[in-house]
Amino acid sequence: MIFSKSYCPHSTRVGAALAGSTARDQAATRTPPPAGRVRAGAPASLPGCGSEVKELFSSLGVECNVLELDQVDDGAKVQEVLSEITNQKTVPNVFVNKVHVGGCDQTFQAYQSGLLQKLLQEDSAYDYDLIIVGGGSGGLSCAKEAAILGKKVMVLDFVVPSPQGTSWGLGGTCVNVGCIPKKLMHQAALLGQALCDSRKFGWEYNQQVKHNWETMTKAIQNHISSLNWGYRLSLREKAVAYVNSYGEFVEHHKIKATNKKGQETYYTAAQFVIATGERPRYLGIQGDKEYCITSDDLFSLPYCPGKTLVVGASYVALECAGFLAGFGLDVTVMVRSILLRGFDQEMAEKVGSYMEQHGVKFLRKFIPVMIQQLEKGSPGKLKVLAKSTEGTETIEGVYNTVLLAIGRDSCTRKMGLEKIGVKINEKSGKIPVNDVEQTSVPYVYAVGDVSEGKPELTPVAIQSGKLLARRLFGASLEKCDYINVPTTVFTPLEYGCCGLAEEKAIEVYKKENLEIYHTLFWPLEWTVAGRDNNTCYAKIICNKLDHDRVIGFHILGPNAGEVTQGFAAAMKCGLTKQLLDDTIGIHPTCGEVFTTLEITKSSGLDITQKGC
Ligand code: FAD
Ligand code: NA7
Repeated sequence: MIFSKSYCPHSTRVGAALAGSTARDQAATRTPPPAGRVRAGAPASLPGCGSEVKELFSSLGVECNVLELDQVDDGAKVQEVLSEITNQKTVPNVFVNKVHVGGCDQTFQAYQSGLLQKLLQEDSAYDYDLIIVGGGSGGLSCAKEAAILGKKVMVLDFVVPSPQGTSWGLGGTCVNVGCIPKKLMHQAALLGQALCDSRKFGWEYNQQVKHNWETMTKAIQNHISSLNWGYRLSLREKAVAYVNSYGEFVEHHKIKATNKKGQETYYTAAQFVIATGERPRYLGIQGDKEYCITSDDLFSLPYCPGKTLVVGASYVALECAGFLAGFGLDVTVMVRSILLRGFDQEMAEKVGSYMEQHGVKFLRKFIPVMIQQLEKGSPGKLKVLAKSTEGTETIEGVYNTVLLAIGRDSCTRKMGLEKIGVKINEKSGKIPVNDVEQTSVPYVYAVGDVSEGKPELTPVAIQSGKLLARRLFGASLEKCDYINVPTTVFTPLEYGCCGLAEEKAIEVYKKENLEIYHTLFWPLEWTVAGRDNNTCYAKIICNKLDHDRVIGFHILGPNAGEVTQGFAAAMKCGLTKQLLDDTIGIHPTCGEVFTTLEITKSSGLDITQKGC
């Protein structure tokens, strides 16, 4: 309920006030006006703090009861009573669900702190306090946290089958078709390498060593099924309603859930979180959707893919190419421009050159233009016609499988966002959010891969979902920190990094203000095994203007993810070169190399290693 005046300049201290309430006030629990004598009036249209407040509520999708005190006979009396009970003489004077919020400033402060949203939602006019669309990393973490905080929560999760017909269970991309199967397949490939190394360490065995795709895939899929089940169980334990249906907004605060049989059910909620993630992109050329697979299909492919062409050169492409080659398959990567766009390019080239030395072929500066089926089968045979990005040259190749890893599209275009006014970036499909993950519609939030400008990583989605729930329903004001998010590319030689790529650091801080320390190194485990010396590489980028603060951390070597995680924590604590020098290493490990970095890149000194 808003007590206001149709003319309400900021400075007014007139005795009259006006009143309003939420849509829920109108629908069910109509707030009794304090004086018992006021009545709802038309919303004011003149500028002033009263209209700002009304606009705020309207943007929140909340209808208000507004009483314009200068338009009612007993306005002065109402103002008097209001002043007595609220100790506020000015208008607007806002009540939400019988709770006095205050004037314009207090209302906006309450909105900024989230209190207003909490008050608005303390009403049973909706089926749920929170509906989350998307049961992946971000959605599930938000749902569980909100339920722990005592809220009534629903998760809608639905997997639209891939063009090849692949679909999966609860948990989203990471669990089913992302991090988990990818890392397990990477591990399977590393074990093949370990088998080769083991002979050097004295292991003798006679059996022919070969890899069985079906055995591996079955074991990985079994593990994933157990995770799917675990997620369902944990939602049930926390009393989160899980509905295996596709969510589409139909009007403010209302969503349509369509299950795989086409049955439609409608649910309402005070607040919504969009966590619908992304799905692989297709080329849009003849034969791509009919014959190509993507990472959505690869991890549960019922047969070995055989000779494979991987299209794309970002981390999903290189990781898949890496483990497929590790199983002994003939693998080619078709690169449109550069490797690992967005990552440090020196490191990216080293990742690629290691892969090349270990059997992966690279076709640079080509893009496919047509895919033709030559033979059906499991796998069949496909002819790929490609053209140069630099000239008119065309090439042809025959492969058993073509794996597209050319990027992912946000799942935001078919969920009725336009019906409730949630803005998306029309080009990328991503949802712009503010620093509290709020979309252009204040009661709708977005976390995870759909949110614009955020690292597309599972731990990021989890953290932002969890903190969002705590801000909405707990007493927390903590925001998700998207700076210095570490990550690792699980290529045959792993690449871990945190902070800025060298190019980005130069762009931001200028070359003369940076000191870069680096070295090649030879992991002890590789020495006896006779594996490549002077291949693993460590690099830190320091800001000379800020105590040689480490602003970029890069490692190419075994277990790079494990190494990077600890240094990422150190960077959060403000790691400097001096602190690294003061740290005593753990010998013999790969990580210790960062405690003994001496050679600067600018010195141009030799960084090759002669031993360990
Ligand atoms: P998702 O996990 O994608 O979940 C979204 C869910 O919403 C899905 O289940 C989807 O089907 C569902 N959905 C979509 N639309 C609707 C709708 N309208 N109604 C109902 N449900 C809907 N990250 C890492 O941190 N480390 C890695 O090693 C890593 N490896 C990866 C490897 C691959 C091959 C891929 C593809 C990704 C990888 N990622 C990795 C990225 C990681 O998987 C994502 O960042 C993460 O899953 C994003 O979580 P999310 O909650 O935003 O979305
Ligand atoms: P990215 O990071 O978007 O990279 C896409 C890659 O595919 C990149 O190398 C592109 O080359 C290449 N690409 C894009 N379009 C084409 C076409 N039409 N033809 C050939 N090559 C193309 O995608 P990923 O799938 O690796 O990862 C996306 C997210 O998934 C990631 O952030 C994680 O969250 C998981 P370019 O450099 O643009 O020339």
